Amino acid sequence: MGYRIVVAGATGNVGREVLAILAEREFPIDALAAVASSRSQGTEVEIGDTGRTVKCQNIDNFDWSGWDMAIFAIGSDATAIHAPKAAAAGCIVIDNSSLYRMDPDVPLIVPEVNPEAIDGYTARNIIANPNCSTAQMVVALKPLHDAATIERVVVSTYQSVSGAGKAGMDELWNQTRQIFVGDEKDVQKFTKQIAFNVIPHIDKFLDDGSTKEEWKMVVETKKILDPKIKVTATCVRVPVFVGHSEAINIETKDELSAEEAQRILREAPGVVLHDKREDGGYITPVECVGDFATFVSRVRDDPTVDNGLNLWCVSDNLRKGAALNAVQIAELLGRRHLKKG
Ligand code: 2RA
Repeated sequence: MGYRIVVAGATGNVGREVLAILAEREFPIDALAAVASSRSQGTEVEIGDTGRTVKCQNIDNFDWSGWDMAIFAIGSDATAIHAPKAAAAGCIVIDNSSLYRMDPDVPLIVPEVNPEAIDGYTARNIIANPNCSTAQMVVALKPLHDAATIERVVVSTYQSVSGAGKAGMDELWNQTRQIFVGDEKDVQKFTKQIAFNVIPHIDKFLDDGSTKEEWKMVVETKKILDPKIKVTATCVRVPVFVGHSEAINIETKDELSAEEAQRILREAPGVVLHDKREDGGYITPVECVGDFATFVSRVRDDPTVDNGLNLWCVSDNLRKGAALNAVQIAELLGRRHLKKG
């Protein structure tokens, strides 16, 4: 016996990944509905590479009653309209948008890190999925925090254009072509040219000079991992299609050598340690695409502070950063609260 599950935003980058991952992980499904805006009504969406498709229904008049759970991959504005309706009808919402992440009545879950927090979903029937850059970082940091208590994190991100949706990917593709053929460059989705460039700006600016993407990394890490951890972030968009990278510096309360950190990370759930101190002995974004893991490389001591470590962390932002984490939440919900069969 399986679940009755809805994928909202099924035609987008993340929605399509959700459908593929549900199939790849053989999530037990009795009924599957794909919903999207009225523009996509009737569109056949492929379910990964199974050869099967599902026809999109209009989210505006979808009847949420009788569905166990819905994975939402639509923007915050549409989520604000539809998630409360689904939740009120008894369909548990797993939401990818940032709308509910910091709501104290909504658990923000990374299954490898804080699975027990999911029990709080009953307050609103909504569970939040973190921002992509936070998700992969906390997977890598959790086992090190358990071992030596992380006190401070300094992170710089190298985020792919797929984090900005299909329009971001199209802009990188088009600008690259325009530069090669000498056409005028089209700059629309990003604030500056992204092809052959990097942009130190993701999401809107806040009053203190940081960006909302940077703020998300700070507050979400505290909510998921530990409110006492100090985090400072610089988030940068890079001309990579898929796969976010992060250079992370941590300071721990207790001593933790690079060798010990490597040993811990080798065993950690969701982490693949690939750390050979030689040419090519590390993972880059193109190698992580389509994978479930958070890859960690370049683990080394930082001798400029007491108990400092540096590491490099790479993951498929459409998977662990969004669709995979959402499906893992659905699996966790099934195991802890909605047992079938
Ligand atoms: C980005 N963090 O990469 C966003 C996507 N959630 O733009």
